[in-house]
Amino acid sequence: MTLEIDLEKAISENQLFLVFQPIHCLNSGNIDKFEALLRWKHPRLGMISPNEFITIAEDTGQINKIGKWVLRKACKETKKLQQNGLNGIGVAVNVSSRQLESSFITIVEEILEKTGLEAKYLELEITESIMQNIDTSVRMIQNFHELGVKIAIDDFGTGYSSLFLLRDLPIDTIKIDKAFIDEINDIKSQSIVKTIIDIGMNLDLRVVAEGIEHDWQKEALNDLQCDFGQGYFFSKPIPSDEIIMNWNRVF
Ligand code: G
Ligand code: G
Ligand code: MN
Ligand code: NA
Repeated sequence: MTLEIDLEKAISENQLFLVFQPIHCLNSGNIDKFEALLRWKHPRLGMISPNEFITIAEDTGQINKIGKWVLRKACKETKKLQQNGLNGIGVAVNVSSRQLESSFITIVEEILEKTGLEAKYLELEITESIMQNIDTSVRMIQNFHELGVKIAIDDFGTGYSSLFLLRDLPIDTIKIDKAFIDEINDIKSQSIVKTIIDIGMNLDLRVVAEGIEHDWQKEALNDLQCDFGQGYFFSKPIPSDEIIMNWNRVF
């Protein structure tokens, strides 16, 4: 597979970069944190979606090296954002299941120390499917909490046994999948979203709505008292340089 071979060089040849999408507090409008999203500019093929190459990297094991690079870069750039006026801003980083197999916690600890980002500003986004082994997941999350790092369930609602996960895992954040937000005007989707938000409130979890593209979606979520949201309505994912430029221009 040629992409696999090309991916091998992607880090050393500076073809990978991160973009950041703001996660807003829906009530105040303030940015709470950014989600870091990986991009690959292939020298011949142009931009390749992580949907495509993350899967390859997971199969080949390259994800460990790439994931480490993503984490280091995300923490470093977030620290820089904080130093450029975005005080108290946090970052959410997507993590693949394979990364969790090895000594991931040690890697996270090391990177936080080296980049100087305080642990409380880091959240790791993990999908439901990863957490099927409850005992292992509980222990892992406890370890991250001891470090001060937060854990979010990504794409919530698309996996199975979602409610078991909520009952058994000490997570911090639920991210409601875009599929539900797309259809928030539909009566069924709306009651599902409302229920997730209510559960989040009762369990003292933060709830983030993903993929908000329109004003009416934001309004609907506000009415349901959803805490946080992200999506093209607020901003596409953009390079951190651009965030700093915009920030200094607006304020
Ligand atoms: O940003 P975009 O829509 O292209 O992302 C597509 C998918 O790739 C999403 O599921 C997203 O979670 C995933 N993704 C983006 N960046 C990373 C990353 O750094 N690590 C992992 N594991 N997944 C990522
Ligand atoms: O799986 P995960 O939730 O990490 O993936 C987030 C993906 O959603 C990223 O690929 C990001 O680029 C994309 N995204 C973020 N906001 C929007 C949006 O408003 N609309 C669409 N279509 N995609 C979005
Ligand atoms: Mn995510
Ligand atoms: Na998601």
